[in-house]
Amino acid sequence: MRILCTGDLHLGRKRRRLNPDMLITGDTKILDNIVHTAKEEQVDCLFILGDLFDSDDISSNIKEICLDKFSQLKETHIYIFPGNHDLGINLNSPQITFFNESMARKISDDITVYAYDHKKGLDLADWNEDKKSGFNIICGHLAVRELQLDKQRNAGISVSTHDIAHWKADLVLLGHDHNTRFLKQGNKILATYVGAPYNIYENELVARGVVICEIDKGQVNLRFRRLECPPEFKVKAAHMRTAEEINTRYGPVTVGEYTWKLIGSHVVNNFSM
Ligand SMILES: [Mn+2]
Repeated sequence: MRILCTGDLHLGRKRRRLNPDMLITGDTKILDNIVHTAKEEQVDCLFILGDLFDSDDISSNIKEICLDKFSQLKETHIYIFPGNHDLGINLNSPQITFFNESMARKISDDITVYAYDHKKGLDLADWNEDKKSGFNIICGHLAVRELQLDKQRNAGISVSTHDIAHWKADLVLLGHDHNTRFLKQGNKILATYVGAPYNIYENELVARGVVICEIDKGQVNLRFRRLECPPEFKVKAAHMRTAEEINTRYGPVTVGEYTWKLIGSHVVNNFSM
């Protein structure tokens, strides 16, 4: 089973200096690139870990473009998890499964996906009862407390690193943090923030892309694949970050025996204050 994991596309997001037509073109290119990568990687499924759209009342135009692009992936089923930006959204297609609440779905004979719902969380009683066999993935659009610089902001959708470890899932896939991060215990990867597919800022501090997840006979292999944002859709960052801010934001975070590590972090050489 091969899965392309992405999230936080925030389609329809308005950006300074880009007119609405350019926005649609930019969003279309993002989708094209993901569809192209999914074809090239010959994935069985596409997972979108929330915030596919920037808001619930997105234009029907963008939804149609989305459906059209996804329909080019004929053999690929698409699983969409809601994010804090697009909780109420739906796309009507037999090719797409929406995880609108905490629910479980078998995606193959031996792989089950459990959604962590913002409001209800994960029903741990059911989870423990169910997870006796096969490969179990928990997916959610969540903030991890120890990674939050602003603790209040994401209070409603947050879990702790220990929560994640104690779920004892075979794999946890997360959206919300726009940078790809792996949660490791020793050499074992417990969870992944799949990250947004592009860094839209001109002065890039991290590489972004998609995560290709391969599950074979209970073994999981995760691979980061970088995607480039076309230069015409880049925007200027609101402010330059200090070296200290960069370190706090992008450096590894250790919680007991667990470490969150950013993938593809590259502080630009000519960065200066
Ligand atoms: Mn989010």
